Amino acid sequence: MARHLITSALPYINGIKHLGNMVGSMLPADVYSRYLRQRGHDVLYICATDEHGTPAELAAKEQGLPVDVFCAQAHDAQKAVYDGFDLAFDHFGRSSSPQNVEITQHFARRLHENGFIEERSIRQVYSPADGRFLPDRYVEGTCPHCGYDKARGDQCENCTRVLDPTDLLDPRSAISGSTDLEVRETKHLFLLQSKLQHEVEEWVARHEEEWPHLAASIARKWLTEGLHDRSITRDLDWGVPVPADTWPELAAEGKVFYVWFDAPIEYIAATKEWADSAPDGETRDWRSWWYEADDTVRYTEFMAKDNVPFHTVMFPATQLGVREPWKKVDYVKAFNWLTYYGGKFSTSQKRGVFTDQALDILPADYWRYFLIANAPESDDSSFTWEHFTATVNKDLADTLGNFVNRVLSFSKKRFGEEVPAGGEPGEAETRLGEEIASLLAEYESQMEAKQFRKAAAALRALWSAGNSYLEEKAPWLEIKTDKDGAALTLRTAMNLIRLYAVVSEPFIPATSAAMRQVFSLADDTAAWVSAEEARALTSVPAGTPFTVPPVLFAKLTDDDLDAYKERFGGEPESA
Ligand code: B3M
Ligand code: ZN
Repeated sequence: MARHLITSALPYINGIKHLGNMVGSMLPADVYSRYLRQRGHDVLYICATDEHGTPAELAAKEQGLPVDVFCAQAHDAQKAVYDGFDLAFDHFGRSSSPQNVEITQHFARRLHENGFIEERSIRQVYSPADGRFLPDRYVEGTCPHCGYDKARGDQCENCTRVLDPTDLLDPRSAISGSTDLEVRETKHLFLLQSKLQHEVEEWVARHEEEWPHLAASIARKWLTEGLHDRSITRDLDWGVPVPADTWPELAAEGKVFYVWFDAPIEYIAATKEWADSAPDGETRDWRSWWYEADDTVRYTEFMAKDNVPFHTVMFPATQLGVREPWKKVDYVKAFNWLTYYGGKFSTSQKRGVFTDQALDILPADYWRYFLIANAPESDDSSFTWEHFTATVNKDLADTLGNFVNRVLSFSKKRFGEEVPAGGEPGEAETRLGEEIASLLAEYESQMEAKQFRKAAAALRALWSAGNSYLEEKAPWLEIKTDKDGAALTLRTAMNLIRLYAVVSEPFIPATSAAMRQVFSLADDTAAWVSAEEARALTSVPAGTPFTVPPVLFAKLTDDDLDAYKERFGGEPESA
């Protein structure tokens, strides 16, 4: 069995994320992790808050809190939302951890010993009004590539290009708004990525064939443009300090590493946090996942497309330059954008639906299913309340929820609170079994291929097959002439419910647990359903006690739809 190391891009600490962030990283990573665990694999799913850099300092400032206090609170707030979404991380760490300081400094020292770090004097934006250098997001202005007028000094949100603050046209301070900016000399560490270009190219060439097109094409584009040496330190108060043993002068000036230098290293450090936080009596070996990891470790990363260059090119360059056997990514699952009515979801501009608001409205499973079924996999996809409510009503309330309740209520009414006995499976059951087995195989292969929309479609088809069977057999009519036949139909349908409970878990874990509790089975430990079981549909035998659960998914009304649109706005930003 493979050991699966899974990470999703580390959410910035600066605020609660919107649904677009969720669907492009953490949620699919969780669905995939859950699936692999159910299939018996050894899975380690690691995530963390990305706490350093200008976004953290700016958000803390806005709230009038010291940045460490802000980060501790914001970490807990994000973690609470992710718990609400039922994200089953093995560890959700913090990039400001001592473990990350230790490993980041180690990486820097090794890169230096290997000749990949150089000290250079550079010209940086300085704001006399603010009395400080303005790195990254502390400067805003117009993107020189696409003309977007709210581009930040580190990256243009509109065209995704990575920028340097001095690239911006009409720059202004993000702190004071001052346009009275000057450029001053200061010393920084540079990572000599240009020296690693060749090695990174070779490494990408060995992997890109297996990567999805989106990830491979972005990596290629970056390599073609050429890897430039990049400054990896900043003049900030908050960050991983430059180690004084190696760079005493810069350390004395209080320089810290750039957030994108330490953030990917936190994938490793968070694994160490996980190990260090093991309960008494349990030993957790973080190194076996990351250092000299053998071929059984398979590493999959999940992220939105703007993060791809950092994960396919820059972080691998860092790892290669360290000259130590650190595990590198095997598969990069990248996502396009989820839009809000065709416009941008934006944390900074507070547009769209935020993850905490989503949970205020409806339980996690509604969102989990909808988002994954419409994940922006091969293209951008648009969130609209009309689409959301229609999908919930059709797929979750009707196709799945109503099936479950109808079957169980009817059986209880006519046969009592045990799975009814009687009847012998016939031609309809054989056909159904074949169909279910083949849809299950389809579902499994799409999950293995990390094709989440297609996996959701296969799951929906499994639910639909139950409805078609029920319509065809019509036990409510059957019972009038053939009681045994009706019992067989209901028993078979109950076996479908049990199968749905098991295989729907990656998408809708809470509902799956509720469906599982319907039946009091002597042995309820099955993690998955085999092809034979899917074909036979007899795992839940006659005589098994059951209960009728409360309605699994509420139907959303036109009033609900109007209320959502009213609260969140149903139109994109100015068209
Ligand atoms: N925090 C950017 C983002 O949230 C960044 C990802 C870090 S992954 C190491 O989109
Ligand atoms: Zn741009």
